[in-house]
Amino acid sequence: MESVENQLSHLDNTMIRDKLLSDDIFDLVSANMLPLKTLMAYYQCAIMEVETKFRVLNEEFSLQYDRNPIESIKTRLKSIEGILKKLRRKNLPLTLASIEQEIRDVAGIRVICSFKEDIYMLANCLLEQDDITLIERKDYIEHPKESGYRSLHLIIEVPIFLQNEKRPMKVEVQLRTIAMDFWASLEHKLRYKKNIPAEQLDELSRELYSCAENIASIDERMNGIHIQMERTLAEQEAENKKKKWPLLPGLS
Ligand code: 0O2
Repeated sequence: MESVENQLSHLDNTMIRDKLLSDDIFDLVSANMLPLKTLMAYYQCAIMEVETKFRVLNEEFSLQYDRNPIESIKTRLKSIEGILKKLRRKNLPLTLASIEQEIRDVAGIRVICSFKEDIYMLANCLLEQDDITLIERKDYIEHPKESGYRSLHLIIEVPIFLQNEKRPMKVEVQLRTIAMDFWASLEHKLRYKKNIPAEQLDELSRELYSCAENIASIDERMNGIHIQMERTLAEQEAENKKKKWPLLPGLS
């Protein structure tokens, strides 16, 4: 004869299955799935808007100054699992409204530049656009994190234009140099590796911090060389123009 425990467990399973697979639950899931998928699609559109803005700026610079300030652009839409975990960690209600109001990095765009000055130049160009609203600016280049992390973070709002609606969407923009990006990728890997013993973790974190300092100093020197080169080239160009088109007597 089947034990009482087995019978109870069987009963439990049947009850759970009946409840989970009931029409009511199906209705509840599908009723919430569509609005969530729609919201995620809106975030994807916002990413496209901001990415295009950066690509346009890059193109303009390429035409005007014969150089590309942007090395590469990476975009990512936070996974639904990641969003739910963040809501739970922050003790926020599991609602679409709380995702929109409280989670500001559902849409993420990372802009990688060669030189530090380009980071600030691109950020300013973006923020001057009249459809962009700055929500928050965190300068982890001027004020690096304890880990050594450096990047310029902007939380912005950008409108997306739908069939019958103009909808402002939040996007997190991270701007950093190639070297800062290289560092952040390795440090991110270290943070998410669970099996590294605490002692080794401390040692590697210290080593990474020291690399971050070296990287910052190299970035600074490279930026200096770049500025000097640009200045000399601009002066030479001005000289050449003067030689080709001498000013008429009386004009200065
Ligand atoms: P992922 O996988 O990149 O998305 P928040 O937690 O976002 O509400 P917080 O902590 O103030 O608020 O955000 P912050 O500090 O502006 O930075 C958030 C993101 O910046 C992180 O996202 C990382 O991408 C990056 N970041 C911040 N600090 C560090 C760091 O010390 N090391 C590295 N490698 N990256 C960092 P997520 O959600 O942590 O990860």
